[in-house]
Amino acid sequence: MERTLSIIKPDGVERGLIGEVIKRLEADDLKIIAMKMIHMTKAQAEGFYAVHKQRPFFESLTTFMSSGPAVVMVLEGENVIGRYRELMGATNYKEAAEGTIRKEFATDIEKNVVHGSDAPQTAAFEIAYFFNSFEIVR
Ligand code: IDP
Ligand code: MG
Repeated sequence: MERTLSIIKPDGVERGLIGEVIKRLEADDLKIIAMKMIHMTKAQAEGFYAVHKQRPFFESLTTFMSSGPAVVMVLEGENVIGRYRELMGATNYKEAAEGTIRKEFATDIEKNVVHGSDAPQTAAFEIAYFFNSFEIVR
């Protein structure tokens, strides 16, 4: 069993896509074991994306991620990290496969609606960044 962190980013919440994303998770049998709405401060977004600190898009990305409410979830299942990344599609929506969340809904390489962890180690860091053990229900 694997766990991953999912975020419906501020653009997804603003555009009314919470239900659309959750519908797709459930349709693909990705089990939600924690969920809440948050509004990250700039500092919290910077800590979350610390791995991208040197990237040219870091400033813009962390401003965007702290610009409004987001929904954070923990998903659990076999190979859930890869399965959820498949549902999301490529980072750049222009390169994302047909039928993926980003292909259908992203408007920009940055405003791409959803986040998903990319490996077990990053998933562990990202889940612990937003959830304590009492908030994870299983
Ligand atoms: P991922 O979200 O698919 O794992 P990462 O490379 O980890 O992609 O990048 C984190 C986030 O940073 C992306 O989801 C996107 O919002 C933003 N981002 C990535 N590359 C660029 C870029 O070239 N320009 C602007 N924003 C970017
Ligand atoms: Mg990433």
